[in-house]
Amino acid sequence: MLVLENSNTAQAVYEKQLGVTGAVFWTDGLKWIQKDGVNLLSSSQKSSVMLQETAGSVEVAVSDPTQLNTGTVSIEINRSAASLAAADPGVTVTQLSPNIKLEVNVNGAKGRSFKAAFNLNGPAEVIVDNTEAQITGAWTASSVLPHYYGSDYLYSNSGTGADTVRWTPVLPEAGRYTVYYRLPDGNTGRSTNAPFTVFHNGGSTQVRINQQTVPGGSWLSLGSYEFQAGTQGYVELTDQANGTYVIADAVKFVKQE
Ligand SMILES: [Ca+2]
Repeated sequence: MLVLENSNTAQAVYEKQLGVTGAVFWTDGLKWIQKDGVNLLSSSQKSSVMLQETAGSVEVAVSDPTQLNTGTVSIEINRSAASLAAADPGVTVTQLSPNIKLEVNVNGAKGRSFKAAFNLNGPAEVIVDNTEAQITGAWTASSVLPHYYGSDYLYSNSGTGADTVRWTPVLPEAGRYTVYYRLPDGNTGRSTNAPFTVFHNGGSTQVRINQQTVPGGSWLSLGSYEFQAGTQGYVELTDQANGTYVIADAVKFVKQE
């Protein structure tokens, strides 16, 4: 454990094996934490920040331990990202390069942690979890079965198609993307023909999925399709399926190189 700073304005440590930096900013006003004599991380307000760096990604979690800030905390990371992988509601990424910049709306957050993940290089990748998806009808959140993505997943009774979940990514550029879905490990109550429909350039493609499988935390492919940049494309799942339950977790779009 390396102490990066221990002053009355900030305390920060770096754990090399995990690539994790933990910092607490004690004062309002722009403050940088340095590592090896170079700026690493800054905050505009009192905050607590966890930063994890791997070869290909940066993940950051920001909270307001005072629970008193009513506006946004501006965080800057002295790293350049190729794309945003995922961000919690309340996080606005304002810049990816040359430095990563994000704004975290902590108003009313009561100390809750806000997370964002960035890809440093390689193909653009966007994850949309069920918590960010557009929900219609009766879906219930659960975290009983293992290997879901994020904080939970949704289930609905199999029905007529009135209950839907729509995952809409913000794609950074036009091109061909492979679309993946994620499910927690399955059981025999689940549908074996859950209809995922991918809406892409020039049409839509429905893929029926056996949700009784045990993915073990893997992402599973729905195929590769052409998309415009922005929010025109999406994936929709409905409850028009056999079995007792249809499950909705996360969807991921990975750009083909
Ligand atoms: Ca999820």
